[in-house]
Amino acid sequence: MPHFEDDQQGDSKVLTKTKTKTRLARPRLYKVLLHNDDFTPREFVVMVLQHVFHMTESDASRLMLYVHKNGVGVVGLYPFSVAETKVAEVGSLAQQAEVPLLCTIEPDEGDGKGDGEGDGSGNDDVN
Ligand code: TYC
Repeated sequence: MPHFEDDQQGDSKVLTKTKTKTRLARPRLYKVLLHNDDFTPREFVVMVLQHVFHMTESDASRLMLYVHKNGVGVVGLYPFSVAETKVAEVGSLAQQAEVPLLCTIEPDEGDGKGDGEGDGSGNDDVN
């Protein structure tokens, strides 16, 4: 906010301006991972991906096959509270259907450390 200061030498005034830059920290993102198992039916995995992650049937089928072949895959990147909710929804559907489908959360280390926090060592969680 601009404000006037008396220069103490008469009537002249000095205008000083304070610049305030607001930098918002980017929210940290978390990977939601889907894990393979030998028991959950493929169609059930596809249904869960469509229902919980709003994927199309073809994207869901592709990801399900990727996880089936590779053991684990990233479903998406979300702020923590969203990731946590999605993992809980998958867990709840799996429990109801009595299948061992597993979905977990992991911090996204590839976010360029651009959140303005930490020292860039990548060890900010280690105390
Ligand atoms: N491997 C399972 C099967 O052959 C299918 C499956 C795919 C299960 C992905 C879990 O995250 C998963 N029925």
